[in-house]
Formats: sequence, C-alpha cells, structure tokens
Amino acid sequence: MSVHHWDALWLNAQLATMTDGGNGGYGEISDGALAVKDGVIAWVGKQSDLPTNYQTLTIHDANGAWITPALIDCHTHIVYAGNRSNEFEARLNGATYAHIAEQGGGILSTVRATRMAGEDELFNLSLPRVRRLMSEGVGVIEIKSGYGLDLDTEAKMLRVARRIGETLPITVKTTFLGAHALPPEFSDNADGYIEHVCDVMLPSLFQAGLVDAVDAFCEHIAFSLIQTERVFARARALGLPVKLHAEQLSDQGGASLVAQYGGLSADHLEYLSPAGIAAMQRANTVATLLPSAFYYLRETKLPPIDALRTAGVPMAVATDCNPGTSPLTSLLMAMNMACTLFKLTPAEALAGTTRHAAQALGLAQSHGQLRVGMRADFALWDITRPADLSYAMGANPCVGLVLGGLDVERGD
Ligand code: DI6
Ligand code: FE
Repeated sequence: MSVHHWDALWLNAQLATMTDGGNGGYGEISDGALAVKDGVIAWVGKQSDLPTNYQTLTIHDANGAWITPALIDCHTHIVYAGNRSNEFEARLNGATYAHIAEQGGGILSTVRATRMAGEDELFNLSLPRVRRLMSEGVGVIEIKSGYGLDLDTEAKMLRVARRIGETLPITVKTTFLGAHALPPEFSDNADGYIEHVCDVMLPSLFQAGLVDAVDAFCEHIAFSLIQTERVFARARALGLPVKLHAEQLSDQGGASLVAQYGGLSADHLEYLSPAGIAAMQRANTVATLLPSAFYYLRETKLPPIDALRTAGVPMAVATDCNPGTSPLTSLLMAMNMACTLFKLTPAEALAGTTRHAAQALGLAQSHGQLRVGMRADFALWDITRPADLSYAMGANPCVGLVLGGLDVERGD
C-alpha cells in the first residue's frame, strides 16, 4: 500500500472550505484535518477519515480553531504617499467628492505626493498597511497603480507593489490603472492622455513585467466609455485581463463593456443597470463590492445586490484601500460593512473575500478554497462559527496564517 508523505498536518480543526457552488454556504467540516505537501493542500477532510498510511514531518494541533482559506483583498490602491484628512474635513464641512476632484484635489493631490516620494519612502509608507491586512489573515492582495499618471511614477508604484510581494510572504497581483484621472500635463486633452496610456505607458510597463491586469475609472469625472474601450483594446492586444471601476457615481455602461471584454471584475457598481447585470452574468464577470467607499462617501444608492444574487453573478468584497474614499486596512471590517450596509449574508461575505476574490484576480484554480491541489494558503481563527468574521467590529480573531504551507508572521 502506498504511503502519503506530507510536510505538515493540522489536526483538531473546524474547516470552512468555501468550496460550495453559488453564493451558498461555508463548506463546513467539523472535526477536520488538513495536510500540506510542497506548499499545496494534499489532503482535506474529516479527521476520522484520515488515511492510516501517512507520514508527516510536522503535526500542528489547531485546538478547535476554525480554518478558512487565507483572505484575499482583490481591490486596493494601497501604495500611495500623503494623506487626505483635509478633504475628509472639507467634505464634513459641505464639499462633495466630485467638487473636490474638479478643484484639483482628490486623486490629484495624492498624485502630487506620490510623484514626490522616493521609492524607498513609498515602500516604507505602504508596507505597514499591507501588514495590517495580513494581521487579519490576508494572503493575497491586488495593488493598483494610478497615483502616478506619468510613466516614471506609475513604474515606481508598480515596482513598490512587486517589492512588497518579495518582502512579505503575501502574494501580490499588480494592476495598471493609468486611466484613473487626468494628469495636469494633459489637462483638457483626455484623448491625448489615453493615447499616451495606450501607446507609451502600458506597453512599457508590460515589457518591464510590472503589469498583471489593466483597470480604468469610467466615470463622468474621469474617462468615458469610448476612452475606456481604447485602453481595454490595448490590454487585449497584450494578452492582459481587464477590470473596471464601473458605475460608482453614475451609470456609464462600464459593466457591460468590461463584460464584453471578458473582464475579471466590475467594481463598485452602485449605479449598475439590469443590462449590466445581464452582461456580467453572461461573461461570468465578478461583481466586486466596496462597501467602505460607499460608507465613506455617505452614498445612499445601494448596488443591486438582490438582482446580482438572483442572476448568480459571483460577488467579491474588498477594502478599496485608498487615501480618498476608503482609508481602510481591515478586510474583516469590509465584510462587516458588506453585511450591514449591503445585506450580504456572512457566508456570501466570506465567499467574497475567498473564492470569489480569487476569481476576480484570475486565481480561481489555485486560491480561495480549501481543496486538494490548491495552494496551501489558510488562516486560523479563534471563533465560534464563521459568521463571527463578519459579525464583530474591530476584533481580530486571527491566530495563525499559513501561506504556501508555511506558518508566517502576521505583521503588526
Ligand atoms: N474610485 C475610488 O473609489 C478610488 N478610485 C476610484 O477610481 C478613489 C481614489 C481616490 O480618491 O484617491
Ligand atoms: Fe478603487
């Protein structure tokens, strides 16, 4: 009889495998065990079903802890310099986000600070934010550029993102968001800037190996549908997947466009139309919900959650960590907000930061579920049931993080 050779085995765990189809349950296995070999899950199931013919180098006693897939934050702008508490204050004194943006504040104030920051400085400013996410069991994050808006600074941001992934045991996926806002060099020439994004910035950053996906901000205060499509066409020519900041402040038809390009995700979606939902359903494009931006902007229009659910569109939940509309470094808090503000169920919120977040990053085959053959990225939690992850505010019940089969430091 052949013998299983494992590197490590976790016993006495309760598992939320998140392997259920749809937006349904947790895939719970009480009395669970999980084995790892070469950084990959080699066995998962009920401890009473463990084969007897195994050898393992290490055994960990989970002591009844819950184990979930490591969390995935699939939408962040976490690399930036400066701070926008001044705008927070201005908004509380009556200014609107759109008005601040039109006055050259908003995104452009972060662009100025990010351009001025040295590369090491930018790295040192960003790293603690990523550590905060990791402290709550996050094992994969997406990091966007978009506060450079010139080739050098976009490259600097993406290099810092890559360096974060090399410095910490976390997996980083980079996204080029050159079409985030119009830089001062191109004021009154949005088409000229989009041409520069398509013909100069994107090819060069792609060549340098800095781009895993391409995003844009399709909005009346940013770029039109036609300009967005030019960016997508160039991304497609380079073989890069696309995603979109769509329907955040108004319905521009962005969700249909990104779906038409087979996009990974459409993000925000407060003003999403029925046609947009149908297009996302056909293309299996993930709806990435960003409830903290909704909260922070005191938005009142809810994304059409019931319709997304009915259509079976997978829903992800992310922090949108950024200095202007979501200065949040807690993915658990985003899950709580997804439940309280958007009425996701706690199981949908956890699927949103595991299986569906993996899909939103093109990692559905390797991440976001506890399943044999998937990367051994998982978090251990001192909780009574999985709903506790969405229920408590400001608690951090994470008691262990295993990435690629290795027990890692969980940051701060
Ligand atoms: N939508 C957002 O919520 C962020 N970017 C975007 O396109 C906001 C970025 C910022 O205000 O700095
Ligand atoms: Fe965003």
